[in-house]
Amino acid sequence: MMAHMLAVLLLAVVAVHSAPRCDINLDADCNEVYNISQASGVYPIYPFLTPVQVYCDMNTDGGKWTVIQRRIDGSLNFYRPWNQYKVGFGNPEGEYWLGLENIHLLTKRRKYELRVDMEDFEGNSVFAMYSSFYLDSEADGYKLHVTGFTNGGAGDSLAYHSGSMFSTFDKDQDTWSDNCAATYYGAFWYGSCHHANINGEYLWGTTKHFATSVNWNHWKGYHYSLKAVSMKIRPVP
Ligand SMILES: [Ca+2]
Repeated sequence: MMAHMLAVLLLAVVAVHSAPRCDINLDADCNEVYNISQASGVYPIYPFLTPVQVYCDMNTDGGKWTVIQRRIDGSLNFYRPWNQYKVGFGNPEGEYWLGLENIHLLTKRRKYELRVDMEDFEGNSVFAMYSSFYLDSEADGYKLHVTGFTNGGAGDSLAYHSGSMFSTFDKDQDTWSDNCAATYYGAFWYGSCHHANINGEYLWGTTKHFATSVNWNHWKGYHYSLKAVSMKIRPVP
């Protein structure tokens, strides 16, 4: 009996001492998931200690992309308050936002590139690439830093937003006297106000509404709501 208890105790001690080793196997992002699986799909990643489900794009331009924002069919409402943009919302199988805190935690640890893929309703696909992408902390408004543009046909609608803090309708951190998020039905790194509004209202192509929908101005202008758009990041060596 005594020997049995001792064995249980020893096992418990061994288990406790082994636990930290598991951390080595936790995938920080889809770049690390790729070492285990090369199939696009939903996987848990660890921006910090808590697992978060994300869509990994393992096909586009070599794969290994962690998708941080995704619109594909307008099924999800993106007009949401600050606390939801902070922690994330939606379903990684479909439309979702990874969350400003998760994006900040990922991009403060390693150097990332950003790719924005988009589609219109006429069957065209384009993208914009940026060689450097990171967000400051919440205390600094999750300020966007994006540089090193490469044109994949979309044009550069993010340069204008670099250096801006993130704003939602209930947290105005833009540089306009009015509220960009409330006026243009979105949530973004608004200045005064935007060249891109990809968290705006999903309106199925050409629309009379000015600048309120899923816009990427340098490609389709302020009167066109994109069919699909996704922001994805990948560490650079
Ligand atoms: Ca304002």
